[in-house]
Amino acid sequence: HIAHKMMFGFKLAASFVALAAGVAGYWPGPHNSECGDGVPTRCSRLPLHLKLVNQTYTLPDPFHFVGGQPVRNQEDWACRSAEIRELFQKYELGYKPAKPLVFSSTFSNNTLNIVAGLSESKTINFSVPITPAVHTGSGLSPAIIVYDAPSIPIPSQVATITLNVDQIAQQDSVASRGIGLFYDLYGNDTTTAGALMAWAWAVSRIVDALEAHPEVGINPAKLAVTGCSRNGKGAMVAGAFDKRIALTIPQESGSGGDACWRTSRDMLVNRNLATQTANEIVGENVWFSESFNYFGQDNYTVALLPVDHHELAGLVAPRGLYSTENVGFLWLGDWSNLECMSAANKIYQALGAKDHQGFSQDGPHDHCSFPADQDAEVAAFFNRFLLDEAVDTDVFRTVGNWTFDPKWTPWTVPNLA
Ligand code: MCU
Repeated sequence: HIAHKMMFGFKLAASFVALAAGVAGYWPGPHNSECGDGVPTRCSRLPLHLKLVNQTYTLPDPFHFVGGQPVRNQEDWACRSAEIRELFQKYELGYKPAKPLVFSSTFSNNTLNIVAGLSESKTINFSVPITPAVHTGSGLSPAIIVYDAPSIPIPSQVATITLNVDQIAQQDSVASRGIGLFYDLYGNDTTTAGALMAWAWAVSRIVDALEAHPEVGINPAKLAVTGCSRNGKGAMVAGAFDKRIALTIPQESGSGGDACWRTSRDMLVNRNLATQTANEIVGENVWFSESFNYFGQDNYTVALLPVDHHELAGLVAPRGLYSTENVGFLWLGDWSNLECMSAANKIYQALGAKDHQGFSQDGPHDHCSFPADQDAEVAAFFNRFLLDEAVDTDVFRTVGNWTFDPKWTPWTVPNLA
């Protein structure tokens, strides 16, 4: 607590120094201090009034700060990725609250019960059932946090933790905004978080609880998260906003997940391919923050968004990320997925971790049914990132007849490794 106070004091002092130096308009927060993802104090802050730049046919450059300075090394990337997290929270997803002051958990009958509160009299509780690993060696087993129900093959050495996402934040329609336990706690008028961020908050609380309960038998350093479709969008956000997640597996997440808003917009506007854009999505459901409505008001304003989803995937880097797509549904983003995840891979490349990100576009097949030819791929990611096996995870493929168009990424990829 004292350290926190001191840090706050330091930040305050630092911002006065900045003001005195004539750098007006910089703010000391808010930011997310989640598990090492907090903004290092040496990083400069976002300008209070960021000038949004119109960028329609290129994706925002992950390797330059909003102020124009280049990202040259790991330290710079720590600051730039904190800036990207801030931008996503401010403009698209809403803010993820840190671990609340009142927090406790218990474990019984294969269920983890979590109590989170802002004060002793204002708490919520939710429970997550755990299916233990079938083949446990000695010691703790890895686990995967599954949104609602698994639709990928999970190795028998991996436990399954199920999160009922609707209970945390409902996702029926735009009328769902503010409904669910997360909003009971944080107030549906005061929190900016959309459903994807509310679920990500719940994932972080599950990790907190696992860290506190070794008797559950799960190794909190070997956790994955997955979900399909809308829940796949959520899995990507959870992985991007908690560095404790070792492996992120968004399945057929489409627009709002693997797809970049700009590349999906290009599909619809210029190629007349019916796909889901920001404009459609903000009118369909409450996955994003209300701040994102501005960017989805038509099929043009999204060009002002200072980030795009190659950077959301890039926030997972260099941790494991394996995403699947399905060409059976143009709606998912189709070639937009490939464009966007190829752009994301440049961030993995910069960090010297090219093959920590896998992308596999298969189909056509039923939405959220896992095709057999992806079995070995997903198994490799589990083996490498949860089971510590030295296996090859070099997976980047599409059955579609399209290739990545480098016009989207006119930026130079630095060596940050
Ligand atoms: C691909 O994920 C979503 C899609 O974004 C929505 O527009 C649609 O209504 O639902 C999909 C989904 O979650 O399917 C299960």
